[in-house]
Amino acid sequence: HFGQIPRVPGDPILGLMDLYRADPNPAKLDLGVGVYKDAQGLTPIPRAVKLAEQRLVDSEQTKSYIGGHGDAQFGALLLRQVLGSRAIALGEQRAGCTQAPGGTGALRLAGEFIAKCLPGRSIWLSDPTWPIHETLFAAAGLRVQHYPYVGADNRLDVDGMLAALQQVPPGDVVLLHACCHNPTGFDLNHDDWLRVLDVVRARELLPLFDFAYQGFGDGLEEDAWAVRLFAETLPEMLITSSCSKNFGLYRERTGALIAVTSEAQRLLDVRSQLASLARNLWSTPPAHGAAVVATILGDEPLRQIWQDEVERMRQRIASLRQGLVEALTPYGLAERFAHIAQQRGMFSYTGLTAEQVRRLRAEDSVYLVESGRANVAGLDAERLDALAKAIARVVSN
Ligand code: PLP
Ligand code: TYF
Repeated sequence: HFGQIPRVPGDPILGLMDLYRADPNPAKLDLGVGVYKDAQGLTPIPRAVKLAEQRLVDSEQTKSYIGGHGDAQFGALLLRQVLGSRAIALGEQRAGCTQAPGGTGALRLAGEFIAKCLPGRSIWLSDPTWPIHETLFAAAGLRVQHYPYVGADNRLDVDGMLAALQQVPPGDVVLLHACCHNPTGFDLNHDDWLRVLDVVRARELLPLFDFAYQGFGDGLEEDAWAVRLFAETLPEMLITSSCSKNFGLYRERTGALIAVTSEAQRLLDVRSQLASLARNLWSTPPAHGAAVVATILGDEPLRQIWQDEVERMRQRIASLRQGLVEALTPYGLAERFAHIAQQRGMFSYTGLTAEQVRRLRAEDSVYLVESGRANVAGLDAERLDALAKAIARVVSN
């Protein structure tokens, strides 16, 4: 049976976590895997989540299965969180939410849906993108293609992106990072988004927004700007939403696939397919994380506590970005690394080479992904000078 099975390498990003754990250096710094960390270097459970969980322990009546689309209250509240409470598509019953195990589950469901219901369509990913996008859509049977996004000069290439999208065959699917691009941290501005919208509309492409970091860029509402613009302009689109980061629910596997259709009747057809596809993947989704999110979003005081917590996480990241550039200034590197303060979300493509990343790890116990991606949330505000010194050393020789 199992004698001929080749071994495959593990996930390089998650592998960094093991390397970091095994490093005895007390001054080690983990800028690898994309989880939020506070000033103590911990990934805490938000207070709003704890309070919601306490309520659920007392009020939950059953652990029987939830339906194929998941927790209906979660779905209704998440739709408002993502599309806005005044969204036209919601008023016209043209938007639906199917709960999935995390943003990853939602992406896989989207991939299966495209493969089955829109056969022959390629999916176009930014170059670079989150590595799991590459393997996940291929595993779902889709042809994966790329549009330029950030070039070798470590700058956003909007013109290259638009020129490539102009050549995409009508009907194909374009994956767009709604905000806080992973891995680069480079986001489109409002003008850029309007230009992308024009091409997507003119070429009749189907947008699939990956929305994994709502609240980590410019704010919960601000980060939804592009998603809402597209939803108000285009008849049809897909969105995957993850509650892993902004609710701190990583291991509870909480997310959803949102479908917007041109008519209410079509939504019912699409949702019948999504429930059928989900049945073959995970049957029904895990309930706990969605119940927590529904409890928080459905209760004004809890929602306020949560919004404040997301805002504090966002501000910590923004101030670390600023702080690192300031720490690099005495080394004459402020200009070279100015992009760190302009990027958004947890990640920064620093521009450090794989060789420089390896040196930082070997000589300073600083862990980045070899692409040069740093998780800014992993920085320690008290030790930015030491890090700047190490960076200055590896870039100078
Ligand atoms: N999409 C992107 C861009 C991500 O960075 C992540 C991160 O983990 C995900 C999706 C999936 O998140 P989840 O943990 O909810 O599956
Ligand atoms: O990019 C990251 O670091 C996060 C976390 O297989 C992650 O998105 C990384 C790899 C992976 C799953 C999640």
